[in-house]
Amino acid sequence: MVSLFHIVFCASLCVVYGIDLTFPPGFKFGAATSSYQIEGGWNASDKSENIWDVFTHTMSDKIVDNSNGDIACDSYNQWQRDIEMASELGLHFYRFSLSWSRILPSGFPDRISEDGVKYYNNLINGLLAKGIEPVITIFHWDLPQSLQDLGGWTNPMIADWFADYSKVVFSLFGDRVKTWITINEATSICDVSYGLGILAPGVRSLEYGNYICAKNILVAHAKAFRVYDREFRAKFNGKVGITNHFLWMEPETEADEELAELARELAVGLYSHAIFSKEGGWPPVLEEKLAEYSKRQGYTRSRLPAFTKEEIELVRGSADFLGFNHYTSRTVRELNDRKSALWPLSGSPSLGIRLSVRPEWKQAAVKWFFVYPEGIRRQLLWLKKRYGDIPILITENGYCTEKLEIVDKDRIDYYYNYLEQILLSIKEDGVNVVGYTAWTLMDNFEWVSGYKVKFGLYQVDFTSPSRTRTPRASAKYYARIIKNHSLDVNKYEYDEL
Ligand code: GBH
Repeated sequence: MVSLFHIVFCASLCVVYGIDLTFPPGFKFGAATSSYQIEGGWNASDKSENIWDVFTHTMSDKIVDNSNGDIACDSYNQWQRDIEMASELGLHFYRFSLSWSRILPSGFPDRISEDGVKYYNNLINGLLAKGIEPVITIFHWDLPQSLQDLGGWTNPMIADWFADYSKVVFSLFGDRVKTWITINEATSICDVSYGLGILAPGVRSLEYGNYICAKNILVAHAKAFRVYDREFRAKFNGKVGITNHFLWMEPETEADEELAELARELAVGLYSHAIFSKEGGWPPVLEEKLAEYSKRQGYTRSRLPAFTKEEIELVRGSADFLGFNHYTSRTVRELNDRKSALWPLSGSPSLGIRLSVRPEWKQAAVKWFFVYPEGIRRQLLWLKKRYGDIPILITENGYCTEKLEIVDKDRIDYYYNYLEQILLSIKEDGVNVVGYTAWTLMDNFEWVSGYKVKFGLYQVDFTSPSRTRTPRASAKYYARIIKNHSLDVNKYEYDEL
């Protein structure tokens, strides 16, 4: 038995005596962006409006600096510079997303935009020419407005619309793209967009919208996966996964462990269990508690929509890998004042869960972000215990500041501390982490935080017409890590200080 004492003891000793800071052979490094956050070209050619175009144009007061992604980093025109940056960093892969309404202006496959496809072909071919693997996220939040008008992620038909769109992009790019992520962060879409109503389309439907959305996302993902399996896998031999967001839940005291486990099921299990567990379907404890609670409130059925037997089978096992986004952690205790500070999950108050943070966790430049490096290791171990040895690709991790600064020591420290925990997770806990992706290649439109908050390895000058990109110290640091395949490199080079 490996006791907690043993783990803590080893972890600190290993660090003192220097654990082996090299990454396993074959471990890959990348950086990520998403279409709406960088592309601009919001009305270029025959692209139609998506929900972020409409949200920022009609409800600009929801964005802290009233900004939008009309031009953003102008990557629609500056894509060659983006490839050059990926190459300067020495990335093994670049993760970017496709704009649904740029490729399919009606939202449906009746008409494929030539210019939209050309843009992505240029990017894919340019990356490959530099030896960088393109990793595509099919959907990163910018739903065509035409589909939102039909209910978006609350209409069960979206599972077929998404599968049709996926089929189009598999057939267009699958000869060259071997790693596919269907959907980015169901929790942000469901809890934050359709529950709390913070992100576009701003539907506030606490405890209906989020659960309906959760089910539809899982089925949509699975249908796209099965399309790849049936029609493309033999020919293209790629991999298809989903990226979830993992907010680690730490019990406030030992007595809160059971509640923390419930919070993990709500934050993580709700979007992962159906795909990655042996039995499939909803996490049993959630299914039970939500049924009970709905009944007590006088509903005739649970707020959590049931899966049919066929749906359980369709979704179960529908991933070749798990995409893992992680930034921060929360503490959990019982909620008794009906208020749950700090980015509650849509459903957490009714399950009696109060989320908070420890006072010693340093806050980053946004209200939801507190630094707790051990959280990433605990979350990874929890996933291994829960779902077994699935290959995990870390698809996002990174740090934000408000300051415009080239020498970004805090960001460097964040990357070092989180990567160290990832190494421990691989080497001490035996978690199957296959790669790491820094969020983000460059400063970009940070959703409701606009351009105020910066996550970039490269700084972007949003006042210059070509959106000039300049590497920060963290970019050079990340390049050294990649080049040496090790964390055992200088954190700061003399000439940067
Ligand atoms: C990721 O989400 C996204 O995938 C990426 O596009 C984004 O740029 C990056 O993180 C950095 O934020 O307004 O207080 O209710 C991370 C998860 C979910 C965190 C939504 C912020 C809203 C918090 N995010 N959440 S709040």
